[in-house]
Amino acid sequence: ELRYPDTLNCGAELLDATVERFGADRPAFHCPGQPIWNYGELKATVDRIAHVLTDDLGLVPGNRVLLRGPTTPHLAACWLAVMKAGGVAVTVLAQARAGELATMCDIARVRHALCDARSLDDLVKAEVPGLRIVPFGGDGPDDLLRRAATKPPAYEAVRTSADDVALIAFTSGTTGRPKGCMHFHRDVLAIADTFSRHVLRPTPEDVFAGSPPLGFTFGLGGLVIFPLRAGASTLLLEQAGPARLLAAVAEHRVSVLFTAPTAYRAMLADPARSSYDLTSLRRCVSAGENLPAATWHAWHEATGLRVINGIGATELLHIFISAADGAVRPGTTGVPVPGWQARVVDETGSGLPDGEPGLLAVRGPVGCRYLADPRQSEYVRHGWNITGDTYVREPDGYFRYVARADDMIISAGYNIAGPEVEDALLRHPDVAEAAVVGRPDASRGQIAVAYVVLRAGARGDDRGAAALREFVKAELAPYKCPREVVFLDALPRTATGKLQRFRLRAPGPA
Ligand code: 3SK
Repeated sequence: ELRYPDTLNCGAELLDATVERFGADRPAFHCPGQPIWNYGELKATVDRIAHVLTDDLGLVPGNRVLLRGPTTPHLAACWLAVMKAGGVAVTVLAQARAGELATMCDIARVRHALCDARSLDDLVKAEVPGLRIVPFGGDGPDDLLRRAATKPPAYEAVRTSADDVALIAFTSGTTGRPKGCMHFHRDVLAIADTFSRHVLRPTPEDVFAGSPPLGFTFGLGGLVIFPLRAGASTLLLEQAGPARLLAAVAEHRVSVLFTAPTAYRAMLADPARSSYDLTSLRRCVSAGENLPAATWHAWHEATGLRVINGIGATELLHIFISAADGAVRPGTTGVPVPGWQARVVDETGSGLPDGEPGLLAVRGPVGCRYLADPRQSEYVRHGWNITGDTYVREPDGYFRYVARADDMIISAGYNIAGPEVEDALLRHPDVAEAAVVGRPDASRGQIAVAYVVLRAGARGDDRGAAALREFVKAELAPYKCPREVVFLDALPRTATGKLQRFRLRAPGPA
């Protein structure tokens, strides 16, 4: 069982305690085109930013601070500074558009935003009442880093309690309205002290890298929390597509890689792959969507490495079922991470026999706490977190993924709520009806396909489809844009008018 002191600040634990344990001279952050940041430099930057937050911006413990920008050392430093100052970091994906940002700021009652100067447009457009936006990395007179440079390089972390909220991470619901998941200071350390400590087992010599952004807890854990807890270093990449990852692994001697199955498949298919030296890799983590056995075997054959599959959730912060090394069984997700329990249950919460598919139920050191959202009681039932995935527990105790139990489309590791995309499509003047469902896809796991009924006189051809896709991209983060638009005369419905999604999911819809 994990035990933490009542007074606990995860920022101080990840940074100050690590500096004390391993020394200030060890590398912390690598970033292409920049000198390496060592732990001493990182701590000074974080502490200076924390001074700006409290001394200049009037941040008091518990205030919510939106963090927005591409994956950079300064974004990570801002996150640590918010932790040390006792604020609550509200992490969002860099692709979030104005309307989405406005909703999240409203739900989380965000007071301040620290925003990469290159990502200001949509945040400004969101017109959040009372929001103080402070850019960083630009050349304005009020730039956060310019202010920070005038501050002392030491800051004593606020004495937060282990159960104070440290971050709010957003996840899309099937209804499309995002849910803010609150996590405590102790939760941040718990994911490092369970999955990372027992499955990854990092050393201070490790160099972490990967594709998930810091606005996704998969990335925040894998690229900031885990390396810092271990005194290791991390390569922070703004562009982390599969080709870039391959080059970065070779160039920076990356040893621990975090990405999604789609990226493993794309790296395998990259004709330049064999020209890169990937021998520094010792850990390859896959999560965000199901890892098929074929992808596992192909990566193993190409690199000799046994991918560590895992299932995580924003609600539970990080990975709770996984396996490494000789314990890996390709085609399964693995077994509960030490500290976690898992079972397969029916709709009433009763346990199902091994081999029978049902709802995955888990519990452990981190729990789901939606911010003011009635869907809390759907996710947490009888003390168990019901993740929305259908799983089978094999007789040997391994958990095998079957499908999503709800309408969420998981495409290349991104969660896309069909109804949210439908809402966007329905805002287009040509669209009479829309239904968005997931279709299995060899490369991305699933793709979002939009079935659209047009208004009379509108173009039901390729140009019409392209126009609708452009429209959605302007309304929502581009990863939510349907990859295919199919025009129908009518959507399949029951006699009472309910949409029959299952008929759209099957190939060749009526
Ligand atoms: O949502 C997920 O799939 C996930 C996976 C790993 C770690 C964290 C998350 C949210």
